[in-house]
Amino acid sequence: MRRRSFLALTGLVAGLALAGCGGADGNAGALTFRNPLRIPPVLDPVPGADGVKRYPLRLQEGRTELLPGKTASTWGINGDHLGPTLRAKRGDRVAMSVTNGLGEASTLHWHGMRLPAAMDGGPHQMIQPGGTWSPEWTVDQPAATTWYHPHPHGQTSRHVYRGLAGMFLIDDDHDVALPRDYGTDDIPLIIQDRKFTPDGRLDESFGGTFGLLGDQLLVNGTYDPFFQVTTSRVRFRVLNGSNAHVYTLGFADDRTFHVVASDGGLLAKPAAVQRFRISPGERFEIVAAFTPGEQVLLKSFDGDSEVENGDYDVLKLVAAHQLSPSPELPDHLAHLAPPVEGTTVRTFRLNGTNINGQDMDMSRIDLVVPAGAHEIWELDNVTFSHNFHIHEVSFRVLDLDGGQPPEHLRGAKDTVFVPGKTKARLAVEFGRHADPRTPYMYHCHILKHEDKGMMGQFVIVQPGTEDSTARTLSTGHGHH
Ligand SMILES: [Cu+2]
Repeated sequence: MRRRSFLALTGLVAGLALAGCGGADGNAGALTFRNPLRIPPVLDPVPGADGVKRYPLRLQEGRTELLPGKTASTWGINGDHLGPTLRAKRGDRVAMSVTNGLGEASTLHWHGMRLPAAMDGGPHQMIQPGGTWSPEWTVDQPAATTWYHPHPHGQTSRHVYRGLAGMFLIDDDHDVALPRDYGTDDIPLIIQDRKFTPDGRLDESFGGTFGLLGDQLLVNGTYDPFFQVTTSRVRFRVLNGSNAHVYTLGFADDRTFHVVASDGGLLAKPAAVQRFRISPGERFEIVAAFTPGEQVLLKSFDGDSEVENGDYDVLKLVAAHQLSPSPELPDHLAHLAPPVEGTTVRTFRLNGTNINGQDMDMSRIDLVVPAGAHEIWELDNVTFSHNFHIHEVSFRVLDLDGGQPPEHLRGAKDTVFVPGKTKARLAVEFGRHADPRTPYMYHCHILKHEDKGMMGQFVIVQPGTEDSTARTLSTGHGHH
């Protein structure tokens, strides 16, 4: 009996070795790239007489053919699955009207947006079924690729996984010669892993340390996708919209391409890479060059953390036989001031799925931060892989496990991957929207961990009022 299971195990290990990947997952070689990449439509705001741009959004249930010939129950914003691309310019006054057409309460969080806490769409801004939430703010940050998704306490995994996510692009007047024709040479790529039941429905088994790690990928909700390249360079705005999966992206022929922006906007200059890693919630903009008539795969390569096992084909790029010329990649993209290293140093011990020994408590203010502060946040991850997202802020990664981050991680960010048993040091710049009674969140963006309470709350207050700020909230939502 014991010998037989040993043999079975040996056979299994040999099988895995033949499959050629560290884990059992991965779709490499299995796709035929028959579906044109879906490009999420841009939602044109309704201009008000007051100059305010209004965006009507509705969370709704739908049915979508994710796998060919099979129908899945999905959720979407203004549609059956995913949401439209929102677009605004620095200085715009924007007004969202978010109606909840679902059968349960949810929220909509503007991930990467610098705004007042009451407009943030975190777990304190619940929208009941049938209700409408109408946040309004002035966009005041550099051009960036941000996104939006629900953030209901304990339920974020399921709501995002069913399809509630979309991009929110911010433009500004800073003129830089990058491809910018949305849908032609400026392409959103929302990469999400999914697991399907045999009849093509979404498998929602979120068990396991990291929740669900799917064995199939959707890009902008498209299964088995290709994109027709018509220009000599293409800018891809890559968002990892997965619950837990981390991707190491690159091309099948290992060509060099350039990262031009991270979460918070443009890098100082293009960073040449052959691969880059992207964890849930992160965004990187890349520019890749193509030659006429070529075909090449964008892939995700096996990695050494628990959340990136397997080789995946992500998207096939099919270049036309004649390509329109694109601007040369600029040497310089943006002026980035050196990171300001504040004198307040806070440490966050990531252990299991808690932060500094505590689970999230909706009624507890963990940190009080003066408006406009610069602080050093030190992340010490003592167990398995996490990533770390801070609402509202812009941070710079000072070091990763004691070393300087690679060039493409030296720009403005709001989310960072912290592999198991590593550290990260961040220089965090906080905003100026003081509100002592409404917290912002910081949390692990592996959604199972977030749902389990790997989250804390901070408020931004008028400088000098930190000590008199109440550390408890009567939320009505009760304890986690
Ligand atoms: Cu985590």
